[in-house]
Amino acid sequence: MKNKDVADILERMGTLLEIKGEIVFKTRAYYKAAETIAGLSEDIETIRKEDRLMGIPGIGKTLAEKISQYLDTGKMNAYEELIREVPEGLLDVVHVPSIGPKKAKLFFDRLKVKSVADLRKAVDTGKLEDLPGIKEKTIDNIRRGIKIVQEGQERMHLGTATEAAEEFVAALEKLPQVKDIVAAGSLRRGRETVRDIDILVDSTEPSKVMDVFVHLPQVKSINAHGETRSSVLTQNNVQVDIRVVEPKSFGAALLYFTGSKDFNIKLRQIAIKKEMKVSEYGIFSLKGGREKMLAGKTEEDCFKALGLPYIPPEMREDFGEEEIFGGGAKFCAPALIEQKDIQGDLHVHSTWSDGHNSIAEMAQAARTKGYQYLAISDHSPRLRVAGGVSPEDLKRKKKEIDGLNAKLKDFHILFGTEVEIDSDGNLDYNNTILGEFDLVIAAIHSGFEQSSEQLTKRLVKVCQNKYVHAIAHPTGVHLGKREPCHFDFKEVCAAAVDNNVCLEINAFPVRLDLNGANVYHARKYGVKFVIDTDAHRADHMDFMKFGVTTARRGWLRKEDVLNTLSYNELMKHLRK
Ligand code: DGT
Ligand code: CA
Repeated sequence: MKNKDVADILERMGTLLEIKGEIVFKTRAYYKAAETIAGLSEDIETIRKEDRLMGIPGIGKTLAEKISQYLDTGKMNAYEELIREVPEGLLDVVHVPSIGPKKAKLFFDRLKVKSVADLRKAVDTGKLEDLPGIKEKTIDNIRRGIKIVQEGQERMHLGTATEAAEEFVAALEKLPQVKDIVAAGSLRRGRETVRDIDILVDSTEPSKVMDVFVHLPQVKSINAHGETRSSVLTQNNVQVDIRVVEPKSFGAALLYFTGSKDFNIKLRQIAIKKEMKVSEYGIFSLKGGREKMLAGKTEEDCFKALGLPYIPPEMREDFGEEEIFGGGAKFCAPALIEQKDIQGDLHVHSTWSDGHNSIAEMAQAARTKGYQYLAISDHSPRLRVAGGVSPEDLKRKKKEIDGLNAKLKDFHILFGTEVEIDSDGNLDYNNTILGEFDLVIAAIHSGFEQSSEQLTKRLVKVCQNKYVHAIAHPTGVHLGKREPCHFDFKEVCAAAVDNNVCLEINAFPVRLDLNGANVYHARKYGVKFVIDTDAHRADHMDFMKFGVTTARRGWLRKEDVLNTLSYNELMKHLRK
């Protein structure tokens, strides 16, 4: 499907036109079209073949022609013309946090900045200081922004990594030579960001596996092509390493290449104390000066040989080490939450704010997932860019939900909101309105730059609001775009516990907020959680798996998470 490519080029057109200074009406048309096409379930090439492009909402004759040309030739003349005027490198500049189209244009016009590298040079040589409207604080923000972008380029988010790994695994697992195949490394541990993908294959015929691997269509270039290990770069510049090991060592290799590095070091220390050795080939006894293989076939065998309980991959991080290896009583791994425990999603959007699907469509998708309930938690009016729901419209929205609920059997739509928290910690709806909702999730979307004291005060005040059930994406992190904001985490957790407010694990892959380490600590302070996708389209509800992984990284069990409750239990809890 070329849908994503078409959406990408339209999105880039919109941004370049915005930098050029085109009217909002025109740039919006490109953004809208890009979003719509990205969300289509039907193949755009089929639509084009059947001459139905203009049947897509927001696509008129001119856009349809441009899309057809792109599908036929792989190029769009309008785009090619545009990048002669506005260099493509500005697309990266514009996405540096705190820059945007206006500043990108200013830097280009005045300083000939055409890329992020140019921008960094301009910052380092003090060239920005003389420009109108550029204060010292702005330059500090740009410097930080460049750093975040660089980190974002070095590490992809879990969603991208999962997708890339699944493609390779799907292509290779079909081979008769492949007995087992697993993507190990930070991806298997569910880390929020991943540098490269480490695939492990159980096979006795490595050369065939290597051959197929390096010639897969998604491979752009080959870094190494060996007998049992190879490394490639994909079309999307993701590095994928592969190793083939023999069946008798597959478990040991999986353990080793899953990491983390710190976790491996701990295992090695334990082994030394017991006159044993751990390597990627197995667990060996060294007693009496003779090396004897004790385990290696499965990970379970390896843990057992070391005298340890099985530790799930998500828990193999340094922040849990003390508990696992700290000595004292033998460690017992908690029964971690699983995706099947989730009974509903409590934070999704509909067309009432900035979502792409109607309430009915979202509910249908949630039912198909086997959920018992879904809370439609649209934005409140203060978040204008997201078309927050006005108090008058809330009445109509409620009516629509009541109407749908009357018709639905064994499924419940909750009347929810993602209400804005203002800079003083007040909410965007008054108490009368807040009292009408089944579920109130409070969220910060602005004022991240406040001091830690201010932010802490703000969040504590929100917890103390008796209408609030949860705080959405608490740190505001946007991977590759915005750092988490700083507040007194312990104090906010304490306020959440005291007031029976949950903290959200937002499963949207660019957020994953709270992250695994945050969850680990918050759980120790007694916090309860909700795991939500923040879906803006029906298919975004598939992100739940990333939220569950993050919860497992924080050692959560089913009972730590509100949306594992049945509908009746949940409603009892919400009517606090
Ligand atoms: P990443 O790729 O930065 O997101 O993180 P990982 O954990 O996937 O790290 P990577 O790809 O460098 O290595 C994969 C695993 O291999 C790692 O989690 C543990 C193991 N490993 C790699 N290098 C070493 C090492 O020098 N010592 C030990 N003990 N283990 C290592
Ligand atoms: Ca890796």
